[in-house]
Amino acid sequence: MKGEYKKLREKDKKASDILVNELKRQQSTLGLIASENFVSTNVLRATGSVFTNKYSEGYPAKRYYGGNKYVDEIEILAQERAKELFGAEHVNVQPYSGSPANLEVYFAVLNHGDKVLGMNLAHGGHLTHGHPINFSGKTYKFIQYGVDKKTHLIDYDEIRKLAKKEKPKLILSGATAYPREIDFKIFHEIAEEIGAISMVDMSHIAGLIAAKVHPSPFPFTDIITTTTHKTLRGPRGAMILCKEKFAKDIDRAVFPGMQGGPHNHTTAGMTVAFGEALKPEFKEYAKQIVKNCKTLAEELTNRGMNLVSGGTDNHLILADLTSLNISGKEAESLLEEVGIIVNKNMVPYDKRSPFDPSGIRIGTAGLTTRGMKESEMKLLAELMMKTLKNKDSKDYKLKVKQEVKQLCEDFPIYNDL
Ligand code: DSN
Repeated sequence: MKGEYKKLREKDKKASDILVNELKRQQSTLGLIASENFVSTNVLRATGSVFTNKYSEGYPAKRYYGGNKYVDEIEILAQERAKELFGAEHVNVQPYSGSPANLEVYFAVLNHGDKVLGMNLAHGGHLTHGHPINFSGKTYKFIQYGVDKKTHLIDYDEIRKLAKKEKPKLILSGATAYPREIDFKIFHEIAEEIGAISMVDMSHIAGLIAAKVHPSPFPFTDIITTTTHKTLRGPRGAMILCKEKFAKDIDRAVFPGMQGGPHNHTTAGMTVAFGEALKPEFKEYAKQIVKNCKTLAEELTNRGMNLVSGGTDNHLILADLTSLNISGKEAESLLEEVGIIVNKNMVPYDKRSPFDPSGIRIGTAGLTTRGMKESEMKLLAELMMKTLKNKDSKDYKLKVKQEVKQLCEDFPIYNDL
């Protein structure tokens, strides 16, 4: 342990040990969770800053507490950078995370019981896109769409038919486990045809959109939500971007509608992360995420892994492990044993349960941050398949573990902490 956590250790060894253990875990494993990333030390600094001390209900120049000169400055800078990054008319950077952001949009533009079209979680959507056990599904009448049974792609003609039949007030697109490009333009056109509001949850691919590596839902989409901690590589938080005509309703829904004081330390972290994302290097980074993902997909396929939709266009891969005779849960834990971190995931039309589904989800944003490129993806595919195909061999596990350790040492993170 270097300087950063020494002072904490002197005062609180128990908490410090846990914190340092997590740091070491992140440094010594290959993190492939598609919704995670590694922020820069500067983003960590801003997120762990004195802004955590301040209450600031309201918006810049309209606060309910004194002492907000610098909170206003940081929030305005976050807003300006977010708008520049995405070409948005209005942004609210206060949502605590992605789920509240989505609920705040519904609260802003829907009434209880209104109809919404959203993607089924089991096909790659999200809990807040209308799952029956979620507040969204309980409060509004969600009609869920999925992917085509054969191609595993979104069928835009089917969605158009569904929209015309059901006439929802809002059409939501965006996903957490869809490996292909999403045509937000068609979604918006369908919404326009039936007089609905178009909404995109771009959380997973926000970094790719900012870098113009994935087609943008701007400027045509009415309302867009995103978390800031996935491919965008910022702190754990979220924002809502929208056309000016929705600005007042969105702002009111966030505060005082749903939330109290904004997390100003998160806003500070976002500001720094957006500054990084505006730099040319970020474009190169985002391009490399996709190159790495495509290479990993190809190499896994060559070694016998079956990928949903046959490949990827973005930062994630969804693998169906049925033909390898292994479940998602078993694969997740076997891979974790050797230091490769993925999550079990449902695949479309899965016959198994969400607790032990047929697939795993694999993302390349984090390892790309560590500097890995195509050749490391080839090695990674080999290590993953060796682990899954030789699940009873201790020798294999030991060998793979050593290779994972070496890769982590060759591509270090947070050496300055
Ligand atoms: N938990 C996030 C993900 O993994 O995609 C979505 O909220």
